[in-house]
Amino acid sequence: SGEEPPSTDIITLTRHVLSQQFSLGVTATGDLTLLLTAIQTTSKFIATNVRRARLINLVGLAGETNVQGEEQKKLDVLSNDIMINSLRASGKTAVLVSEELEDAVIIEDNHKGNYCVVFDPLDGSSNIDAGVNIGTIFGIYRVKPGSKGTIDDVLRPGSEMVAAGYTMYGSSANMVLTTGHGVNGYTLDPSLGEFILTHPDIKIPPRGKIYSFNEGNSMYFHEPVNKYLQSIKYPASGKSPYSARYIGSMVADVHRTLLYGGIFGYPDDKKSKSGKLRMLYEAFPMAFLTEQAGGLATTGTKRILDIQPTSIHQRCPVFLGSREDVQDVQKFYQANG
Ligand code: AHM
Ligand code: MG
Repeated sequence: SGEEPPSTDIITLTRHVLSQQFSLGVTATGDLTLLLTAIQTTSKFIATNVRRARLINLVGLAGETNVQGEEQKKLDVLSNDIMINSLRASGKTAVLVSEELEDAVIIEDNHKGNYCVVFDPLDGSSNIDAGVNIGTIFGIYRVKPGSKGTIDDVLRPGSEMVAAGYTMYGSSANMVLTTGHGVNGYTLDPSLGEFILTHPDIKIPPRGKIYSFNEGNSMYFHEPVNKYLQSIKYPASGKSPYSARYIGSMVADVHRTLLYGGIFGYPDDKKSKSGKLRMLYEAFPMAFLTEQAGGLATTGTKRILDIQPTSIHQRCPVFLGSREDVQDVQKFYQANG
């Protein structure tokens, strides 16, 4: 007896996306695959730097100088820069929107492609110093027919996205992706430098046992939210109350919700009139993934993916997760209306 030889038939992310396109019979140009390759590269770069952050002084504030007297970039600045640079260099993008940049980036003609990418390069960055999971979130639109790439190509409902996903930087780097045909999860094999299919066809359980809200904001929450929370903490006799899990890092909280079920919520409240999360590059991609995994994503009263955004950094309330859990929240909003 000895060690099993390694598999010679590994399913990488690129192979998997290509095979999905073959099986759908789409005559793909390969453009989306190349764009996703660029995104994979940025995720590998960010994963490596998140891991090294403590050692090479990337934590803390931008503008600090290291021992060599060089300016150090904060991890989120670094993550933004790598994404802008590689998305532009891919030649497949026309418009980029980043949480880190006030204005959209319109790609110049000699690099222009057909896709628009909206992203939060490093979400949950308040968690970096504590070593908690953080992530990159992205959504992809195709430019409108005839458009050369303007802000109108990204001011569109999330239902028009052609792909969305996130990479979570934790004990391993995990990319979770949808191209509109279900959701798949891939784990970075650092020795190969490839994302390998590890979580095929992720489906959210129809009902979960976990709720994930920043309940410290309860005094600001509107009545339907507080009533809902009350209902899962003090259920009808015989039923068990839900467990609370809140990391405060959307990628990590949504990742757990996709895998285990339950509900994640960041509602609007008396203080934050539209909630906190950004519609384009936080709510839309996560709503798209959730629906593709069989769950629901709502503001409480409206399907998130149906909202027409009016500005690139606009915020929106979010409740997403297991279908029945999200329906329960909706009932409290209906009862209130
Ligand atoms: P950020 O983009 O400034 O990192 O904020 C977004 C993060 C999300 O990851 C997370 O869901 C949320 O903020 C947590 O907010 P709070 O600390 O108010 O609970
Ligand atoms: Mg963010």
